[in-house]
Amino acid sequence: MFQSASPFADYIDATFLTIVGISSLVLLGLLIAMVYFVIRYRRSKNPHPTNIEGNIPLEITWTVIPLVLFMGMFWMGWEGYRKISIIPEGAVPIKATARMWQWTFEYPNGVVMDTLYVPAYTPVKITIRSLDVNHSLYIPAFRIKKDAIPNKENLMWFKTSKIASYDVACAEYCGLRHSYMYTKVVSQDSTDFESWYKAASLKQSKVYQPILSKTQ
Ligand SMILES: [Cu+2]
Repeated sequence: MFQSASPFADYIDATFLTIVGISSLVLLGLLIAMVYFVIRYRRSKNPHPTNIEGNIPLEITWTVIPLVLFMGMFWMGWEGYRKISIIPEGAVPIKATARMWQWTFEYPNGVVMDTLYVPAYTPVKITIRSLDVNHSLYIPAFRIKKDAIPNKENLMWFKTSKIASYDVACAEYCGLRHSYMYTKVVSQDSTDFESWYKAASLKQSKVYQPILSKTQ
């Protein structure tokens, strides 16, 4: 679960664990308080309930503590959103097109693949669109997901620091063969990536121009 494969993976995992941690502590505190009050103020000990009229310090405490916790969680979420949204200059542009039931990935010279080949250590910008219904481009190891919506382009970026391949899925149920949209993202070092790109360009009769030297 916790393999760091993109610049956001560690941050998003930390945010997730912080929120789960805070929620667990609050749950535990509430349960302990509840059990304590149930026993302490049980009917046999306290046959006549007393009405309590306000308590300013207590009210300030239970307003300020949750406010600080929630603002903290909001801030972590906002920072993560910024990391995901701000696309670095010079990222390698790739177009991802969704349709029932396949992803296709188009490179700057028109090479089209159904597996997403990317250079490692380099920012990659994906423009996502759909030809039919709503789909969603999801790369769990990178902790990113973006919807593919007809008539609208969405952007996503990532950079991976490993030579590896990871799962790509459609995360928006799009019909009977939704699961056919599983594919892979393959990250290669710059030499392997360029030689793959060159071979793919030749095979699909496209003009080859190195992607990496052009964009960096
Ligand atoms: Cu789909």
